[in-house]
Amino acid sequence: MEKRILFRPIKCKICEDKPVIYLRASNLALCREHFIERFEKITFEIIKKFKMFDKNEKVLVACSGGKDSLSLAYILKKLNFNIEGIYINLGIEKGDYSKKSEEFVKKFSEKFNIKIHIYDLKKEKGRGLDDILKNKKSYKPCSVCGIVKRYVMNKFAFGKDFNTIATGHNLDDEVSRLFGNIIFWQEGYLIHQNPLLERDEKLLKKVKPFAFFTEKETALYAILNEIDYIRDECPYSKDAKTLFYKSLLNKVEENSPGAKIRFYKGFLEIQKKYFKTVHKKHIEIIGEEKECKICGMPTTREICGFCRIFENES
Ligand code: Q46
Ligand code: ZN
Ligand code: ZN
Repeated sequence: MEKRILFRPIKCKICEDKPVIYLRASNLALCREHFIERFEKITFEIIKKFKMFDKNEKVLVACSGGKDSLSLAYILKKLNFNIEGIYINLGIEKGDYSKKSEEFVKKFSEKFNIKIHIYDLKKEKGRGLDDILKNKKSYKPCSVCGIVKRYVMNKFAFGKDFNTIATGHNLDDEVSRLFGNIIFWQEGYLIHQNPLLERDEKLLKKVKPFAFFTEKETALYAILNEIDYIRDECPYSKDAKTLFYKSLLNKVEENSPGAKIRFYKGFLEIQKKYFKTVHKKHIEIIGEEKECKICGMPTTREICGFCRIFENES
């Protein structure tokens, strides 16, 4: 096989200083100052372009203790948006994962003076993720975790003065999810995969301002701004298909720089074309929304996913 020789620029394209990153997809080497400047400028432009939120709106940032979410809270505060965070302690005990991530969040909150609410699943509902999974072997950890996180965030923000929930999903998260949804043709999920999901009555608006940055960029932004984040992987992540898809897509990217961003942007264009009436289409595929008989939140079944988990009904 022919060996590729990669020539990395040794100077920042803008000021000729020493670069901290080489963005192969755009053939761009940048120094610390210009990387941060570009990162913040793009974040602001994405927020504006997708009409995610403005400075009059209160935004709840989902903070997990990882590089993406903490960088997002940091940057939104720096850009003068009105934000507060929420951390959900899921009760993952292996490797003290939840405890450690909570500590990172608390330290971050103090260091940068950002208010972060703590929701402890075990304290609030009597069972954490570990307990739920122990009792029900058929549950997939990340699916249950996703239901819990989405529900808790929405319920927390709903009824308060928040209008929007922001998450730190990056390009690698988005393309791996997209890839998974495409190979299994999950039409219902494809309709919903967008950096902006408008408010739908009791479901708050959801936005992903980092959806066009790679994992490498968000990590570097965190490091350059001295944001300490949890480096440990969630103990359940090794079972997640997402990691496998991420490594596959990284191989594609290696061979064809820019493939990931083209894949994602191309999808968003196609989505616009084919799924113009997203809500109508959603009802056709997923079913009409009702109110959960237990908690009153939206669901397509009698009882919502969250209440089913805690009522132990399958
Ligand atoms: S926390 Fe939850 Fe992730 Fe752990 S169980 Fe899966 S989804 S991997 S972001
Ligand atoms: Zn520079
Ligand atoms: Zn419910």
